[in-house]
Amino acid sequence: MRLSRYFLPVSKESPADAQIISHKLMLRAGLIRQTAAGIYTWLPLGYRVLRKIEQIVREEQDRAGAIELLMPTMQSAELWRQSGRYDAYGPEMLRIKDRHDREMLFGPTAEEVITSVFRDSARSYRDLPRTLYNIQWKFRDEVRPRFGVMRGREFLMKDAYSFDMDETGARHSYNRMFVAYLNTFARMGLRAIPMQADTGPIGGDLSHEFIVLAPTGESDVFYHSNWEKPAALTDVDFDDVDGLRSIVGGYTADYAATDEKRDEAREAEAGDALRQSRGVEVGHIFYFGTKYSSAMGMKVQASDGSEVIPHMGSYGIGVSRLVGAIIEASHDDAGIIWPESVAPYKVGLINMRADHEGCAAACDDLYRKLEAAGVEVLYDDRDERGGAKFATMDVIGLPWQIVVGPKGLERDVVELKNRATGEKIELSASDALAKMAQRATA
Ligand code: 5CA
Repeated sequence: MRLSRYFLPVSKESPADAQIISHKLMLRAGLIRQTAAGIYTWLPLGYRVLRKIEQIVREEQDRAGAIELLMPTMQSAELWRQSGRYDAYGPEMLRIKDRHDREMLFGPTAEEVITSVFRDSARSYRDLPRTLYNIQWKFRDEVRPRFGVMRGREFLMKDAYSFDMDETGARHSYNRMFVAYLNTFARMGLRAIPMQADTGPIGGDLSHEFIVLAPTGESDVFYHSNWEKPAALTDVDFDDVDGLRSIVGGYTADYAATDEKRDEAREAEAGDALRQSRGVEVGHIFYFGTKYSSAMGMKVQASDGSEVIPHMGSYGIGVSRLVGAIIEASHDDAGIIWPESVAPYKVGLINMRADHEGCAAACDDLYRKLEAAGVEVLYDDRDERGGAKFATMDVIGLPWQIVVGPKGLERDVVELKNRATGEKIELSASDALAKMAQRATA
């Protein structure tokens, strides 16, 4: 993409209404614009990041055996009356009437929809277990939407729902998602600690929140200092019940709990190793037994002919919130530093002198070759000062920058800068191309 033809409204000033760094940087780097309280337009650069994150989430859900579908944003009040949550949910639910005066709502979550869909077609044990998920916009009329996409009113969520014949099966489904979450967040370069958590309006008694530590986070959390960044587990057999149980056991052995689930005995045991921090909840998983399936009249036939009420769990990831969480975890004074896995473009190509024929020709040539090699490149071909171009590239945080100037060209070199380390090397344009092409396919 040529910057001269793109839509990238960056600004130098720090917006006055943004309190935390990720919100400031998302506005400055031209990723989002607010259109109403807690409701955002995703500008082209921000939308690319959102889609990258969504894709990682999708791949890890698929790997864990979950099946993607798409449920509507608008739901009928009737469904929520079946589960008994319509009146209980409170003012966070956006209630709407259609032209026939029928009560509708913008879905804050989708337990009712998925339970009714699955209930109406699952007949026997052969149809189970299944885990179904979608990545869809949700609406919660938060009292205090704030911190940009961190606590929005409209936000993108991955929500998955599992159906099993019994509790043992349901716990395995829970463990599958637990491990999928470890992998998902690790691929985004995040340390997300699974912590024992409260279940709130979703219900149930087994629940973990996945928390990214950040001083600006909204949750108070307590954990053992042993906690390190989980590595992505590349070779997991998601059907291995004992194997998954022991992975989850390993990751829950050290104490980690949110404010509502503090355990005095375990905190005393941790002693000096106990840490307190704030954190951002990027995912939340629940096992709630037959809460929805029994309320909504779901039954399937077991292999012995008896009728069984399926056990369920639900599993959320804040896809749009993750954009903010990643920036909280990865930035410096100059701007965002995207992990390569979610970066909107891999490399920024900077022409230092757009009015210089040799520079323009060398840049155009390198740009074409990068694109042909499948490297996502944002090419700053504008007629601007070099300093302004550097500042733009730094704030938008692409992992690599290639700088082409007249002096370097005389010696047949360009400069390659690593945004995260600041390290700069000189090399030929073709070596820079080869290096980027190699990273694009890695
Ligand atoms: N039905 C369950 C699991 S699918 C559920 O709704 N869980 S939840 O309430 O915990 O939401 C799932 C995730 O959505 C949260 O972990 C959080 O990352 C994200 N989320 C929740 N509320 C907001 C919000 N107002 N703005 C941005 N993200 C949010």
